[in-house]
Amino acid sequence: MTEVKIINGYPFMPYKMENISAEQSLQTTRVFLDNMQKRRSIRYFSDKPVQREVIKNILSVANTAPPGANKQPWTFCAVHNAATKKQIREAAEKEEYESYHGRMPAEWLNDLAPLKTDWKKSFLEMAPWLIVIFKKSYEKGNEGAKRNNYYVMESTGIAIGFLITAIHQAGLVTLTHTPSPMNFLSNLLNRPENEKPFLLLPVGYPADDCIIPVLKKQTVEDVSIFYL
Ligand code: IYR
Repeated sequence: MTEVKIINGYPFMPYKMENISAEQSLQTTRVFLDNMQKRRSIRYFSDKPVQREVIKNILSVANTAPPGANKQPWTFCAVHNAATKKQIREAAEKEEYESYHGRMPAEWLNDLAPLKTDWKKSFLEMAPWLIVIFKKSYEKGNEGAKRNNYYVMESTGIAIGFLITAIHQAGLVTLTHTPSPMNFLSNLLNRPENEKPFLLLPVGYPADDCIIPVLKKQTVEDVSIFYL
């Protein structure tokens, strides 16, 4: 039985974690690191289906993320419907065409050259699922009263980190896609005024002929400082 105590009018309960030895921790981090180092952003998807419950489970993982003041300032739209995916692709490609043909400065296009990106976004129709993440800067209470959310960008970003990790752990692939501007997603998915599109993740399996760029990453030594 969970033993709940009331402190200043609010319920609290003891927190117990399963005991893991230092040796087990080391081993677990090694295995997890090895697995996560295999994650890559994928732009070529197969149309192989993914069960709805798998998507629900990975969204449930994202929903465990720690938000400011426990407010969960996010909405996850999981799009499977082919007609809706087509509408999203067409609207995204329209914006992306403009971006690649004048809106993005030369330096940006140059930085993207090694990734071989362009305005065409066939993955938006090919992937069996599109997860569109909306951030909520406020909640609408009774009679339209606004209830503030806190650290909305940070909280939603953390939830998406969990989501990307869960996708990879499920043996699936994704891409952090930000069609720009992306207000069209609010209209197509019929989202209320307090939700703004934040990121779009196509989710599925890689195409048989999928390729990825060979990229150099900074090492953990490059990006970390230990103060011992
Ligand atoms: N939104 C564009 C451009 C783009 C921008 C960055 I920063 C990337 O890392 C990749 C692409 C697109 O999706 O193509």
